[in-house]
Amino acid sequence: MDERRLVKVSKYLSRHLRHDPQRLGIELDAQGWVDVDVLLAALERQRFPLTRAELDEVVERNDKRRYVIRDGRIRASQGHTVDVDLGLEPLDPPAELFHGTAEGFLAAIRAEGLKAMDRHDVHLSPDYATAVRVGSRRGRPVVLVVDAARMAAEGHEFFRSDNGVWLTESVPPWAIAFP
Ligand code: HQG
Repeated sequence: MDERRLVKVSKYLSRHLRHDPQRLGIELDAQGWVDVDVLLAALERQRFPLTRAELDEVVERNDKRRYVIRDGRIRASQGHTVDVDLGLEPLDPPAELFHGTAEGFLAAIRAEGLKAMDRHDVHLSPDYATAVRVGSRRGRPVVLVVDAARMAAEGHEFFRSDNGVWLTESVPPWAIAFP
């Protein structure tokens, strides 16, 4: 499969496995899973046909490993706006985590910290370079350094998605180092 189709299929999956399963006429279970066969049949109905081998290829080659197939079912590893409980166990975070954002949000973030906005959690990157990429989606990136160790010591819970994104409910201003 060429790169363009890979990205197109991934975006189509993201839309339906994270945000709008109804549009495809599928239901996600409480943890966000749907049977692969049910998904493939729904894609067929929507005239977006995909073979099982192609789906496996998208899951395998996706740049951020956004999807997981397990026991005949598929889900997005993070990034949902629909109500799902990923069932992740809280985990000790590394001392520092990174958040890529854009200049225009800084005043609000200084005042109220990082919020989950439309998603379930604030998304944090394990390394600086990834945070630069995340921030670049919105223009010139700004990288904030989050004192995860101190947050954990103060009782904030951290989770790591199957694809290595760190998740937490919110980040207070005192835990953020601004550039
Ligand atoms: C900002 C992509 C104002 C926050 C990425 C961000 C990531 C605030 C935006 C994943 C704020 C929300 C998530 C506050 C946070 N006031 N703005 N208090 N708190 N913000 O897309 O982290 O390709 O929901 O900085 O790579 O940008 O979809 O979050 O700019 O991993 O797999 O509000 O999505 O991955 O935007 O991105 P998002 P995000 P995928």
